[in-house]
Amino acid sequence: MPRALITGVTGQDGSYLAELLLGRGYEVHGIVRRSSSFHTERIDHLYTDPHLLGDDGHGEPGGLRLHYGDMLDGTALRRILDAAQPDEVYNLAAQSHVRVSFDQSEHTADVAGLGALRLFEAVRDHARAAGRPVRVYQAGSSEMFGLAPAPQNEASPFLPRSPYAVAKVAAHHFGVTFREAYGLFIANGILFNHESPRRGETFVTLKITRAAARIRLGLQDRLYLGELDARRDWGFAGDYVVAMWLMLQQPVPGDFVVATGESHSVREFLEAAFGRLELDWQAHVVLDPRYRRPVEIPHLCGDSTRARATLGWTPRVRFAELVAMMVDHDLDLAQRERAGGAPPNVGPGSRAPGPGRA
Ligand code: G4F
Repeated sequence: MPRALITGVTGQDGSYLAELLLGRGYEVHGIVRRSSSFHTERIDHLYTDPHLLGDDGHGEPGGLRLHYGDMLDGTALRRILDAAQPDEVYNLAAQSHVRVSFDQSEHTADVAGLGALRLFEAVRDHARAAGRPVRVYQAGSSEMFGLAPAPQNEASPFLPRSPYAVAKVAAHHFGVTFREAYGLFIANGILFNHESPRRGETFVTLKITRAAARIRLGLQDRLYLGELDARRDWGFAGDYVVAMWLMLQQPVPGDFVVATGESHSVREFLEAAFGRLELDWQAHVVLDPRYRRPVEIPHLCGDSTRARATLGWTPRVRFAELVAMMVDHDLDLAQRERAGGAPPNVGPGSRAPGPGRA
């Protein structure tokens, strides 16, 4: 039975990837940061209580197993590698909010940049001690391209414009360096924006779909946003984790752009989401400079020719279907909220401007 270790397993991508790997017969190990409140709602449906696994808490191989750890703690990463003995490691953990990275630049660089280095060093030592290869997926980002003209592919220059993007560029180069210096199998995915109903609530797509649904049902009236003219290449996260897995099944490691090749502005996303609910977004959206970044990336649109040709990967969900999936999900949530069920955690931006600046 193959074993995989996922950093960032509680996030959107981690949950879809864990589902994919469990479905393919993997034993999946995930790293969870210690917190006084639970934040495992995206993977709760996949997790088996260790008390049900047998006397030693391990029982039969398989299933999803969680370990406390942190990308800031190299010692813990090494212990987790020893415990999990993974064949494949997927590094998805990061402080991934671009706007927040301007407020928490050192923390973002530590987690997303140095964190990757800590993991690569730990894998290097673990693979040598265990005497077997370990394949690593490093989650890069289209943010690394920054001001490089669209469409961006693997040959485009990295011109990052945020502390987050700079950290991701460093992690990318650490990966390439460790690949060349030590012969480690490290594949760099350069993923363009990928969304789903499981998206974090402070990213613009879910912020819009959640607000549109609540406005439709009279639960709120305004939505505060920043830059509306920025264009992004939005795909479906469930499709993108397939590309991650395929990268680790190749005979040699490489770097791959993963994208739909179609870009839309935030304004177009608003039109599509509010339009699905027969709402006029202009009657509800208020521009708020708090949600702008100090510098913006005007246009990201990916050319994923290499991934399509080498991995045989193709995105299945296109823009209109993605928007519909997210709006319909959030309408269902809002209906339950109005009926008196547990309200969704409405994020900053659905309320009047407060300290939240995401
Ligand atoms: O949804 P966003 O915050 O995503 P962004 O910055 O493109 O980054 C996401 O995708 C990257 C892949 O390319 C990942 F690496 C990264 O971790 C993250 O997942 O913002 C999208 C656009 C931006 O141009 C932003 O300025 O929407 C604009 N925007 C306008 N108003 C807003 C808002 N973004 C957010 N988060 N909140 C707003 O109120």
